[in-house]
Amino acid sequence: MKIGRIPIVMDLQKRFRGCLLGGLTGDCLGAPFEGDTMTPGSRLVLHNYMDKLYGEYTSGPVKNYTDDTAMTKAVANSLIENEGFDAKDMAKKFVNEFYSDPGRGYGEAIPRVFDKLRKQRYSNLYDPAQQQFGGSGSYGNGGAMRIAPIALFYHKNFKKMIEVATNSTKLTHANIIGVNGALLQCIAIQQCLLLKNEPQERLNELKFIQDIATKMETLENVDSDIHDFKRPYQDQLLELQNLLENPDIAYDENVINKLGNRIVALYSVPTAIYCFLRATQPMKEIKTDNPVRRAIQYAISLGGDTDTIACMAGSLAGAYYGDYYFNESIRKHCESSEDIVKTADKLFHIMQTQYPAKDETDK
Ligand code: F2R
Ligand code: MG
Ligand code: MG
Repeated sequence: MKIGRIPIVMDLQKRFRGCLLGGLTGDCLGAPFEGDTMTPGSRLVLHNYMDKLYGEYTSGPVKNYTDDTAMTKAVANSLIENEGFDAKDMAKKFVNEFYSDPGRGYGEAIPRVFDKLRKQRYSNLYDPAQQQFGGSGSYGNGGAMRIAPIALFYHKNFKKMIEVATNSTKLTHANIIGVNGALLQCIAIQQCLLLKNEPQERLNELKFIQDIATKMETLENVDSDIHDFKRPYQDQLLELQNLLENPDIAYDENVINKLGNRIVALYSVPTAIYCFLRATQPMKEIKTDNPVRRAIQYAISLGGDTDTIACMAGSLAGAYYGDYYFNESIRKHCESSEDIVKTADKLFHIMQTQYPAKDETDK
């Protein structure tokens, strides 16, 4: 990949673009592998596929985005149009997006929520999600996969960010495990945005995990009737920390066995965070000097819910490194990348009017 000199200090607008571009790229590149079990052979195929897509643009083939990006766009557009969170409008945007373009590979159960919301004319916004799975609500990763615009828009106000992330997730995912998965991804993106890093400097990965674990501790204090453990995400973050401390044994099976690669939030959000953190350093298994590509390729190489884990890992990497590592070729190979940059810019400008630069961040 040909790149110029990396900027010394990453500006916030570039991080907004990077975050949404990272999500889109992970989704588009990961989608063809969703549900696959990866082998050494298929990882080689993946590597060549990535080389091609990041290489010279040859008029296609363009990779299409899925529900992860469709719903992220709906969240972003609702925040932009309303200059903040409006639950009814966001619910309508989810429903309208689904019915105008239903073939984007949505979760199996979520169309029932859209159907009920539409039929009851948005009169009880939170009931349909609560009724999912016999009343326990969904703990799928659909809340986490679309949370990025909320982390971007509200990153300067932690309390508000958590409140909006919770209320927007509950429109479709009422189970506490689904909600807390979205909160974890949201907090991790916020933390990437707030790091005043110089991209050449090594990120302190262990501190990153400890900081988000501390924040999760205050949020994850509710017992769950689905899982027989009380603090599932904090437990997963401990596993994640162990893996980071042992990078030589922590490539594929160990990561899949300990963190997971599934469609549910508990076994995919921590994995995405791990992929991002691990990929900040070179990896002998993935030969590229582009750390955003490395995060996305690593996430896909684990198999399972590849589009979603790569989408979340890509959002984190983009929020940390900005838009610098997305060359023209990869942008052209992913559907709607110009659009997503425009969306990121709108979100940035409206965020600035509400949270001027001189405001202190309420962590
Ligand atoms: N749906 C998919 N992939 C399937 C294959 C798609 C195929 N490639 C195609 O093109 O058609 N991917 C997308 O779904 C995931 C996000 O799902 P979301 O929005 O969370 O949906 P849902 O239906 O609420 O939950 C997903 C599954 O999780 C399990 N589950 C959730 N809560 C449960 C509960 N309380 N009890 C038992 N199971 C629960 C169920 O299996 C749900 O179907 C992303 O991967 C996105 O890319
Ligand atoms: Mg998807
Ligand atoms: Mg998926």
